[in-house]
Amino acid sequence: MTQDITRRSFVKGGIGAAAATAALGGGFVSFNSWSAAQADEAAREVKKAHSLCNSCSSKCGFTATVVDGNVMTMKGDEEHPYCDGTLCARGYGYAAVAYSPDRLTHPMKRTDSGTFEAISWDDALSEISSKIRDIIDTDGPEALVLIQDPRPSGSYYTKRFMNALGSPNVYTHGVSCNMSKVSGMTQAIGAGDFNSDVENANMIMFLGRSYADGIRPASLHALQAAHENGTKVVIVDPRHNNSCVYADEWIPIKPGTDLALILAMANVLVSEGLYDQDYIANYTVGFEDWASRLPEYTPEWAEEITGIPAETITRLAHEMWEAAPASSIEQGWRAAFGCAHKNSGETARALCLFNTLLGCWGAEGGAVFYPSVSAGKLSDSRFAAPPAPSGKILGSAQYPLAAASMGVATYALEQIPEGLVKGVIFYQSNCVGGYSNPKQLDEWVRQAELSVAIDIQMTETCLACQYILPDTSYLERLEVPEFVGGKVPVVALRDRVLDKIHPETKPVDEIFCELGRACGVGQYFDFTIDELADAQLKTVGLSLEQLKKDGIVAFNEKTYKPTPKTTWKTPSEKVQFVSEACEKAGFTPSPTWVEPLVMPEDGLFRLVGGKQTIHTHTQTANIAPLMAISEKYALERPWINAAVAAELGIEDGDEVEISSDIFSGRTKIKVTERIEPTSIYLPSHYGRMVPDQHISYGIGLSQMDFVPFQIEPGYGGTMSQEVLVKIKKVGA
Ligand SMILES: Nc1nc2c(c(=O)[nH]1)N[C@H]1C(S)=C(S)[C@@H](COP(=O)(O)OP(=O)(O)OC[C@H]3O[C@@H](n4cnc5c(=O)[nH]c(N)nc54)[C@H](O)[C@@H]3O)O[C@H]1N2
Ligand SMILES: Nc1nc2c(c(=O)[nH]1)N[C@H]1C(S)=C(S)[C@@H](COP(=O)(O)OP(=O)(O)OC[C@H]3O[C@@H](n4cnc5c(=O)[nH]c(N)nc54)[C@H](O)[C@@H]3O)O[C@H]1N2
Ligand code: SF4
Ligand SMILES: [Mo]
Repeated sequence: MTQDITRRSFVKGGIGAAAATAALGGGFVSFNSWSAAQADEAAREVKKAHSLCNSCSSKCGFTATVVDGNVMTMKGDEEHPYCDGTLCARGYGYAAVAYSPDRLTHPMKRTDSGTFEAISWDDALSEISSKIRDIIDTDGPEALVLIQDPRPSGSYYTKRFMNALGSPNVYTHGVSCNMSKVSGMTQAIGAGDFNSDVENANMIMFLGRSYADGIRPASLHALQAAHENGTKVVIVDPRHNNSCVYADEWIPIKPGTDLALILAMANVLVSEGLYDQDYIANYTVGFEDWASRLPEYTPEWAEEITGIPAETITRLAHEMWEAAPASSIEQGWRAAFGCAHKNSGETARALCLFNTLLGCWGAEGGAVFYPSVSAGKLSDSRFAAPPAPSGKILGSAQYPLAAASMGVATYALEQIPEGLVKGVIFYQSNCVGGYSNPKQLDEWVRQAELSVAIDIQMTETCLACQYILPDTSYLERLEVPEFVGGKVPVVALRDRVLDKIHPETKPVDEIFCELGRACGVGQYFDFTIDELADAQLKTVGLSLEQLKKDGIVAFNEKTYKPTPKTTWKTPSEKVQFVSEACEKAGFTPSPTWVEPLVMPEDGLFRLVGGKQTIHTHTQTANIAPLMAISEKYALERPWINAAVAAELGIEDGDEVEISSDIFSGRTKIKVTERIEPTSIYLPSHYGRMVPDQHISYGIGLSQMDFVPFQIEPGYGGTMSQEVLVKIKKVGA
């Protein structure tokens, strides 16, 4: 299929662009309004309010200054463990979303002709709830599915709503993010996350994860500090990513082969007896099994697969050992093994076991676990949780290693044509646009008896649904307090910064409370968000009033102190070199080589994704100040290796056609030495094809269009990089 770029608005007159522009008379605060406000000091109404950025999962805390109802400045919280005093560029730029002329402003319903018409909240709630009740009556609550991007209120209310109806089927975006990483690590160490103590390390190795591109400000600050402290930083990535500014070495690798690198480095250390023997004897199980499987994974074997010279692999293994215990392989997040390849889960498992050889768990400069605090049990019976649904989340039998807290959302959607799933609700999720092949997901969602998207702008997911409910933007609502783990754990608040901009939008808490009442489970929603937030804060000795004033409160008494980690939440309470669950799911008891699904050869390339500092997933391409930067620097262009381009007669800036078996699209290309020869890199944030997104429409290509619908065996990830593409110059 070739991209169809005929533009057709799906929103019938009045709603969206025109209405929003009229209501705001402009947009994000302009220099003119700012200087007018300065000039007329006495007339200004100035307030400060605390919030959490909503541009990515980090949800950094900040304080906003609001002048005459416009956000004037935003200052990142010093105490927030992820932001360390500054927001990133997209965090600032994303605030413009509140004022976007493309905001959804009314509930909408798809008509028979495929366009959307405004309907009243009463009609929307009564039609949606009656369909929900019909589905429950005929097929049971398990036929209902909800997919969400975990945010403070979103996580609380979506789970409460679905559980009140009796359905366990609440999914996150994990399948297209870090599901395989979290699930693989859980098999080895009983936890889905750890933190490399980057600043204090002697040596740190990154497999793909790029702090300077997939930004979280505090992580980037730590990398900068490490660089200045003399930490040896090694970046293994098919691309010379932007973190390489702080690195001692860039090791280009063929994507999908990190597991081979880890196995070979482990083999070097184990065969030479270079590992923490005491730690392994006391706090691990199954080491002998792994040790007996490693000898075949020689550095020479790994060189063939990864493209990294054997002597480099041997040297890196030795250097990691010499730097131990103040060394580790960083945990990664998405592109390399979060959900990308057929071996992603096993790569994450092997990574934890390699770190175990180093004896670095809990060591200063090693791999550590920071403390966290959470709200206690609420005594007021109004907040009592609905009974836990009896069944397990749909997909857990088919993908037994997948973290149940995330769930295999794509498997659930695959069940729509099978009749197992009848109704689907999306909250703050562009699942159709970003989780897997969009054409396939769109087709399935359209077959559901009920489909609802709760969003703030028109998206690929909204277009596939029957009903669209407009949320307020994050700047216009109070949410459930957010507890964040870190060296010093904190609780932070997303408070109301702006008054509601569009009268017919509703905040997430109200939407789910009203849906709950309409569905006959109103007894679980008999409180306001202010009451809930206050009750949660009281359990840790705080109050909503205090948090509104302070914005963020640190639990200093819980400050992290380096402590060797000797107990683990695994079945054996030790680090597990062998896992019974993995064996049952068809893997070897300890991790061994798993071939990626596809490997590039004969003029074919693996298509890899990767974040850009100024964009988030699919949600920022329509933000004017952010897309202006992309356009200025032509950031939407894919990358190809310079030597390969020369062979193919492709020059920088040429128009090229990139094709996989299922999709073909055209764009201009960037020719560079910053990528290894078997990969084409496609920046992750472009190729939006929603006509009512007036800024992002039709710019660049979307990675997911090229990738067939597929699921990683056992672990449930989308295998988002298991796709080969051809490339040719247009007209050649
Ligand atoms: N700017 C920005 N920052 C973000 C986000 C965002 O959307 N934009 N989203 C946040 C979220 S939700 C996530 S999950 C994280 C993601 O954070 P990361 O995992 O750091 O993000 P990616 O950019 O997906 O991947 C990082 C690098 O992996 C490389 N890579 C691709 N395939 C492979 C491989 O097989 N092996 C190796 N070794 N490297 C490979 C890519 O070239 C890329 O440079 O970012 C978070 N921060
Ligand atoms: N093409 C592409 N696909 C990707 C990625 C990518 O970078 N590019 N990244 C992958 C990764 S790492 C992840 S974590 C997932 C993320 O997948 P998602 O969690 O679906 O994230 P987004 O694609 O950013 O879509 C978020 C949606 O939330 C909406 N939204 C924003 N603010 C609000 C709000 O206040 N209320 C409501 N109700 N909605 C709101 C946005 O308009 C958007 O439609 O995507 C994965 N898939
Ligand atoms: S990392 Fe940037 S975009 Fe993400 S929450 Fe923090 S400031 Fe916002
Ligand atoms: Mo993610």
